[in-house]
Amino acid sequence: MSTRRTFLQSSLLVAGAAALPRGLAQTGSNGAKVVSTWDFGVPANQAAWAVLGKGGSAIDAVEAGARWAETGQCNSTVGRCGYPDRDGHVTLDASIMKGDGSCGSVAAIEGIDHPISVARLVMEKTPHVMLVGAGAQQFAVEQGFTVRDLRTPEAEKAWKEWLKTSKYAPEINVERRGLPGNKENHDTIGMLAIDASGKLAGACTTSGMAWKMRGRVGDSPIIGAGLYVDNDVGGATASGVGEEMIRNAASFLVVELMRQGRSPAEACREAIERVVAKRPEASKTLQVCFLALNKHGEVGAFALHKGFVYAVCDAARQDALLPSPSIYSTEQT
Ligand code: SD4
Repeated sequence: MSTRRTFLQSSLLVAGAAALPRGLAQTGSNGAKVVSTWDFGVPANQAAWAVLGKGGSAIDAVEAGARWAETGQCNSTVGRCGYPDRDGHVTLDASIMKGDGSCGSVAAIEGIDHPISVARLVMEKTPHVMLVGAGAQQFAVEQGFTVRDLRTPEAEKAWKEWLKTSKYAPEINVERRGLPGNKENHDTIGMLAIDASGKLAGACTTSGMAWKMRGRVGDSPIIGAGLYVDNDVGGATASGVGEEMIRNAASFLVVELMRQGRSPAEACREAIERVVAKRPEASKTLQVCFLALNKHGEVGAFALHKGFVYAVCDAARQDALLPSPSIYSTEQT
């Protein structure tokens, strides 16, 4: 089982880097590149690179990378090991988008290992963009997915522990000291890729905020909030407390700022400043992180609080992990 700590140790963390310089951003021999949120983005990128590096499409790559995050590892905020809502149900959110505007998503889906693949099928096989809850699960079953209980013994234990206080207070990228497994509570994967033909795609998959209300949907499955991609500009994705991303149509905002000429790092920073301006007090106590990739292969990130890291993978290097700059330097650990 992989943990955040393991990835931090096994990957080179480039101190103080805000964005890859243009030269490094373009070293991939075929121009292909994939970037992901958090340290487990390193192996997720490698799963995507298995597709991209062979000349595969960005959309196939991000699906492969997100699928790895959903079942190839175990953390409390993605896929099969996700922590449940306050009533004990593990509910998953996922979205996928191509740079031509095609997109699909599922929200609050239960019992399905790979919500990202269901999201892709929503995009490819239905006239809709988003399916939720029981309808999303029904569609998945019709497409051949198996329903199973996703709640792990560890998640069950953590939930029972949480029930003792039943206090909903999301922490800032924080090791969950005192809870079994000592896990982070922000490990949503947002992934963006550009392929050798210059086409972009993105994917985002999560179990959402632990102990959320039943029926709560975060930003990750909402196109424009947790994910947005446009071949003419670039893509953006988000992690952290999704209500802030939804309030600010944040991933769309980042892409629109890049369209106006901002670099990915500048666009992410400006979007974070918008989050702070809207809710200055709340922003001191919650985490919001943006990651962006433009059509030239330049990468940037910005977070509200220290602690956000992102992974970058191209032909030159498949294991880069970089710390994001942040507005606040405090880290609640
Ligand atoms: C959500 N944005 O459901 C997700 C949670 C997250 O790292 O990113 N956690 O609000």
